[in-house]
Amino acid sequence: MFSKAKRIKAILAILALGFMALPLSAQQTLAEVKSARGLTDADVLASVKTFMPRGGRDEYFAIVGTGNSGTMIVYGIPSMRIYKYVGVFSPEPWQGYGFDDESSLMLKKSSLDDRISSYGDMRYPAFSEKGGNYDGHFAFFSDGANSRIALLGLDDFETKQVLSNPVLKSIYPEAVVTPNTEYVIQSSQYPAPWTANPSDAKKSGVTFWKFVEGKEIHKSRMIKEESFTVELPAYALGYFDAGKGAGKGLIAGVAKKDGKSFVYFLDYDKLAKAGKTRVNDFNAVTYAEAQNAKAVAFVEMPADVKAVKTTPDGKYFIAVADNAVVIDAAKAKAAVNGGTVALGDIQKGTVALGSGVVDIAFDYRKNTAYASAGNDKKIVRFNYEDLKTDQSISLSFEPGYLMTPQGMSASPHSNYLTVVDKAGVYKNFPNVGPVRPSFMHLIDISSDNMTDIYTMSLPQANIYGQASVLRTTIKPIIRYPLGTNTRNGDVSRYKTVAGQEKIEREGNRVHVFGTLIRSHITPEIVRVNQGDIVTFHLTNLERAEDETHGFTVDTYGVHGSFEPGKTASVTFVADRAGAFPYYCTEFCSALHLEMEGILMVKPKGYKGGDIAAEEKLTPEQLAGYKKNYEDKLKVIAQTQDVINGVVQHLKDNHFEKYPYVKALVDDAFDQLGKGASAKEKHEKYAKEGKWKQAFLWAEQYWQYQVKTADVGLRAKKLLDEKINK
Ligand SMILES: [Cu+2]
Repeated sequence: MFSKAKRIKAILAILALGFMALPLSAQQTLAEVKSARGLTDADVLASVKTFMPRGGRDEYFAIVGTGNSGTMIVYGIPSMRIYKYVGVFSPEPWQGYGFDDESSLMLKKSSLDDRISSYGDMRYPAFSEKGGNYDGHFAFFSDGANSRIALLGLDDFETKQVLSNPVLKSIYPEAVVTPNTEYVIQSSQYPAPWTANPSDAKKSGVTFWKFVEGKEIHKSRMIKEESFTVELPAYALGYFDAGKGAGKGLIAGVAKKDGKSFVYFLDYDKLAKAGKTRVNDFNAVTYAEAQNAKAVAFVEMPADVKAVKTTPDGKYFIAVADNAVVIDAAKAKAAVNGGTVALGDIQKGTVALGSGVVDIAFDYRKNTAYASAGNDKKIVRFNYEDLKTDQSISLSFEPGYLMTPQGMSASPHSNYLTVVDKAGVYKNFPNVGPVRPSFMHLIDISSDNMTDIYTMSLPQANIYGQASVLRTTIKPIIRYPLGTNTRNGDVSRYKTVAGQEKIEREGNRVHVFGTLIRSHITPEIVRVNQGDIVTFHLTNLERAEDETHGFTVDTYGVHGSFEPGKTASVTFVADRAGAFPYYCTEFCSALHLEMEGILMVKPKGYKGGDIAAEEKLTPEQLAGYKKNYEDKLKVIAQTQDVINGVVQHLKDNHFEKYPYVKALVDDAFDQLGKGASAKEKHEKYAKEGKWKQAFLWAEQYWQYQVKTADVGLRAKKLLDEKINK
């Protein structure tokens, strides 16, 4: 990668820095920057290819399983910026995943014996498909370590369902879907007995989870009762894929035993009709029955096969070894006979790819694929119809797993190829200690002159497989309908609207129905007895974009994340006496610090009256709040003047004639209307001399005013544009 001349130049630049007096000379022009940093034209060209200008959007979304972390990474191509880590198999505190009641219940129920599995082993994802193409609705992952499968909704990039596989004890960490997402498929990795008796025979198997898409994304689920596992002999199973086109109805995968390598085929239409038995309360097809139904076949391979992948048109399955073995899908489908099939009967031919081949990926160019030859440090482009290699690129590292955007669908769509680099740290990343991130390179494959243009680091991840889709195929929402339980999409029965906040008690069970909105948590004080079981049911009332609030109770290990419109609950036993502040953990506005309250836990056996019924403020503090309140009233009056001016202007210019402007004005008054109860409260507290509460509620009223003024000004601007046009 680095030419000798460039290296020398870089070394000279570093030495020069050592002797130069600071500050460095200005770097305002491209030439100055290039010179100061020792960059070549090729470096600049590569950086321009991945640079994302302001307002620009990545062309593709990529999703990656983090391996042991049990989370999904979402990043963009070509910028290679990481957008999000999404909790899937592991609790993830930022999103409250595995912390709020709704998601912890889902995770708990997904594990054997209801224990929360706190990590996962998730690698190769699948996107949902229609006719073999990505529809952008769902993603699926398997958890190799804890025998689970997960469904994510891509409308909000959240995990919606996690199920435990009742039959398979070790899972190959890959999920695959059939071309219309009729099934989500996972296979075993290491053979194990299916029973609780360790001396029973070991078995392998493949589970077909029946998937039913509802009218709405959040009503779609894998249906356990309609799913089944097919038994296979005790082989170690590896990477597999579902057929398309001529191979539709088949899955093809890698199987190994006693040093021999096989490709296995399963015909799932035949398996669906085959006789079932029950294993661990789950539908199963025995191997004998699968053979009987002519739904399975094994093909012995001449070399060690790493993966089997379906070509985008479905015409072939390609078994990945140092020689790509191209298998005719139509012939394979016809040959599945319940026994063994000779490779010669279904093989089209082979292509020699190099040494240490790990993976292949498909391109939008006809019959074109890429192979990573690890030992050769090369990516090879080849044509699987002509059985010929084409161009190749030499790399500075040993290439591993490959991905092209939409390359696993019927419509590959890109001039980019990503390559996993397990040792990238030695090249251009600093040492961050013995445990290092995973690295991935972006290769520009738009021409015959393929170029390595970017290296990204992926922390908290052990990267193997990934998948990528056109960004515009996914249509994420901005906010939830008010009161949404985001795990099932229903309106939560704990939804609370402004003014309806309350605390309910039944014996030692306390339910707090609260709301979150800039800049207040209501209620501000909650009093319970030591040992009470307390649940905060909180609703984020915000309608603004990206106004998430968090919630924690000091030292109780409680956390939740509340995106606009979401309702979630956090439950804990208030077993420690004392006063515990609760507050918003997300920086949500300049008045974020005002989002606080206090949980008072009365000690067991406490004989006194109601503890700390009122916070004891010193006279100085009280005077401070009084002054704050009076200052705030002045600001409120000024803000009201602005609103009045805007309203007059709007009225004078007949805003009601312009529907879009009118909609904004209605929204503005809606905001102000919501503030009415805050106004009542600050006036009431001021009358009672409770200056702290008076100030906080005045602050809250002003927040509504600011929102009103903001919308009003936008309406005014729009109206002026219309009039002056
Ligand atoms: Cu907040």
